[in-house]
Amino acid sequence: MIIPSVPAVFGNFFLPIMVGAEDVAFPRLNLLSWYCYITGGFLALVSIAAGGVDTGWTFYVPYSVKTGFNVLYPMSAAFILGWSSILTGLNFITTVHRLRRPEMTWFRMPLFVWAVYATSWIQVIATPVIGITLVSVLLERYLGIPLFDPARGGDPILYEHLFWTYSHPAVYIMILPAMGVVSEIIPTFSRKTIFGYKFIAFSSVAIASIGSLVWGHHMFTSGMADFARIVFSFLTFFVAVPSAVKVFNWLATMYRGSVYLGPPMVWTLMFIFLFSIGGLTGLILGSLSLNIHVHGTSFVPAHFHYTMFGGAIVVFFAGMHYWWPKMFGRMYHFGRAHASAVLFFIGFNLTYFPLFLAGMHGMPRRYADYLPEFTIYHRLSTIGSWIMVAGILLMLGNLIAALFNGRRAPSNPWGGATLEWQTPTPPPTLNFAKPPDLSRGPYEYPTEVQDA
Ligand SMILES: [Cu+2]
Repeated sequence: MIIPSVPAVFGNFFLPIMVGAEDVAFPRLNLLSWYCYITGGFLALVSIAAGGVDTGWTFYVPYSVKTGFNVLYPMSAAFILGWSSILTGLNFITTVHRLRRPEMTWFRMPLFVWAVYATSWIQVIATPVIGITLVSVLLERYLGIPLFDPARGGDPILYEHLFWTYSHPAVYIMILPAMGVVSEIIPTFSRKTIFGYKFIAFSSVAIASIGSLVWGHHMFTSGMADFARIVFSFLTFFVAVPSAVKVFNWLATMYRGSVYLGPPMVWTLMFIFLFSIGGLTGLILGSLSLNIHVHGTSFVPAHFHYTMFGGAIVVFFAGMHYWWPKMFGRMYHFGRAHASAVLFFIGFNLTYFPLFLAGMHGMPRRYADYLPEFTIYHRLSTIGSWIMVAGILLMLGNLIAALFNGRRAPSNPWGGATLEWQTPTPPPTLNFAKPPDLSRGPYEYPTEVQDA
């Protein structure tokens, strides 16, 4: 859900426009990634129809080798989806290197482009690891090759290492492009140049590199040398530094800016709040001793949802409100957009915050049943989920209604300074009607705000 939404959708639509290109470097390869995505997604749905799987999304061995459920469909689905990710990453890297307008030097690139560029490297380097890992499980399961079975010389912990070597960086594939979107929305809605451009650009690269070295924090209770656990714990703390650099730079951008609370900005501020809770509880999980206390409890899914849902998906919503007028040429209703954001915010916190508390008190994750003292947390969470879904439905309804009866959107409704605001709305097939003007930087204000 997340990898295709922020990096793939916004990346495909806006990365070429933002560097002044007519399309990505390899349009046919791009189509192939799309077919891989549809095929993999379809196969994942087929696996549900074929009885589902009982391994969870991690496919841990030895259970995934032994279970009577059909793991072939979901594992092949993930394998094919991985190709989609790798090929798109390759395409974006080449586009950034080869198709930028000559005037657009590295440090004149919009920060969204920096973020997607850093993400693309993770996609190309880390995704093959999960591909090989999934194939290894299938080899053991169907051909009896003992890679993970300790009785025959294999090692199940090896599986966990391989799995998390991809699956931790995967969360940065999800959050980095989202942070890039935030770095676009905040200066536009503060009418002020971004604070610390180079720090934000390099922090994307730093997150991508350091984030590839922290996977062991998923395995603090799996059986690992103490020294290794301390190193993984330290590195996990360390990756918080570039993330915090971004947050402080965003706040500094807003400081003394002329902040306009249009719907994209409201969703973005919500992101900063929710993602900060996600990030700070990540530090609790990164510290070795506390992790052992809350490992495998609902504290972990609570943290994860604050970062991924409150982080990446909330930014997807922010980005939809930011770029919807550009993509479809229609303006949505602001009052309903704000109402949906408020509903979502209340519902979100009511859904996930109680899970932190339940987890601290020992509620295990992945359990359908629980002791009576945990009832209150689950009940609050359930009610919260209804409110949250109501907010999402209102938001989607509002955006879709805009396609039919929204006012016509001008080409630059927010006064953005990046190149997508120079193209007609919606952009023509090869992105630009006339060559874009690159004489001003991506965050040079003031710009002209056009009324609908
Ligand atoms: Cu992780």
